[in-house]
Amino acid sequence: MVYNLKEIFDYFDADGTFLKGEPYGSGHIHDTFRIETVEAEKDDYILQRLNNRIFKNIPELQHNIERVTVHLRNKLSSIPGSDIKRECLQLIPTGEGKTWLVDNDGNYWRMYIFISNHHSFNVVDSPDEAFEGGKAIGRFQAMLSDMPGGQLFETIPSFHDIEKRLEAFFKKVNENPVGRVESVKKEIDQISRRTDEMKIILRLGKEGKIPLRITHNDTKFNNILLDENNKALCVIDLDTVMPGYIHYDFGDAIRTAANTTSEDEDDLSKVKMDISLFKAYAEGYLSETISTLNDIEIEYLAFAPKLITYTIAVRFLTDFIDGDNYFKIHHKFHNLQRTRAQLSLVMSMEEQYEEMKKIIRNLT
Ligand code: ADP
Ligand code: GN1
Ligand code: MG
Repeated sequence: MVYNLKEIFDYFDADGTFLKGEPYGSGHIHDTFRIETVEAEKDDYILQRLNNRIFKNIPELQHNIERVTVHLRNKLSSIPGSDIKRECLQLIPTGEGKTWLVDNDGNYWRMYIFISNHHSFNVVDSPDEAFEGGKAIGRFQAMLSDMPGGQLFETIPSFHDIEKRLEAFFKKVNENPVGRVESVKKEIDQISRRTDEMKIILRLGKEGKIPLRITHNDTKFNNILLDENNKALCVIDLDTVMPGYIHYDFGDAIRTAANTTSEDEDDLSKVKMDISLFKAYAEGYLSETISTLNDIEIEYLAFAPKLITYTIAVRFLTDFIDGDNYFKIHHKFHNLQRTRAQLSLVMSMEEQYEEMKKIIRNLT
């Protein structure tokens, strides 16, 4: 689809003149464009066509992001030396004062200042980067822990609820809408064998042993920007910030930060969890959060990466069986390739589980 990006850009109250817009980043949900401005000294922007099939209530979604970013900016303003424009997403309102726009074709758009000179990683190269990512998420959770104004809107209900995700998965397996089930029997079996153990975090929540907190819920490493020196800079992609268990954020970050290769690696022999990256991320994360977590939350941190990697595998395979209606794909078997890579990663985590538990014990 070709959009008139200049016309859309001009509806927003930006400082600077549109020069050009190009697709940007590797997110799986929205259509994201980087807008460059004519004036060298003025900001560039990120313009996004929002996926309103997935996020069904864009005004409430945007209201969440306004609340979260206002709160983060207030916090940052009391920290000497902070670079507020780069450490927190900044929404640009339209001329009418709203933080989103609906175009004549019914597309929803929003715009942020482009965070300059950042580094973004799909695969993490070193323990130092993993440590910084852990610090960024820990600090993010800590800063949001006292956000006023009541609960955030649940932008995608039951987002990480593995019981509901499995129900949806087995329903699709039974329906077999596009005839792909026969070809994925092995993966269905790998998922089926692990269903019971994956429900433990939900159970601990229901028993009141771990609290719901404000969590990010999509802490894949490319949603954490590092600065030019690879120090923690900014947590982006705030669409799913809402109540959750801290295990969801810890688990999703390890799924991506400690994987030795990309999320959709075709050569499964390369897919491994690197224990030194796990340790470094955990160190960074706990350096910001240890005083606020309860003993049970800490005890189950090592379990979290298995749960979230498994959950994402279930979601990729559900989408493959359904005919690819949710995640953006770049070829016909992309969701299956992603599923296989994520299941391999779960197995690598299972092999190293005792070591992961030991590392968390030693850090706390
Ligand atoms: P998706 O939900 O599709 O992943 P994101 O909001 O994460 O969408 O944006 C996609 C990508 O665009 C990010 O991974 C990042 O590379 C880039 N991006 C998003 N917002 C900004 C920003 N304010 N500054 C710089 N890059 C950004
Ligand atoms: C999506 O938006 P993005 O690309 O950062 C997805 C996450 C998955 C991830 C898998 C709203 O994240 O839940 O973990 O893909 N986001 C949504 O790569 O579903
Ligand atoms: Mg993203």
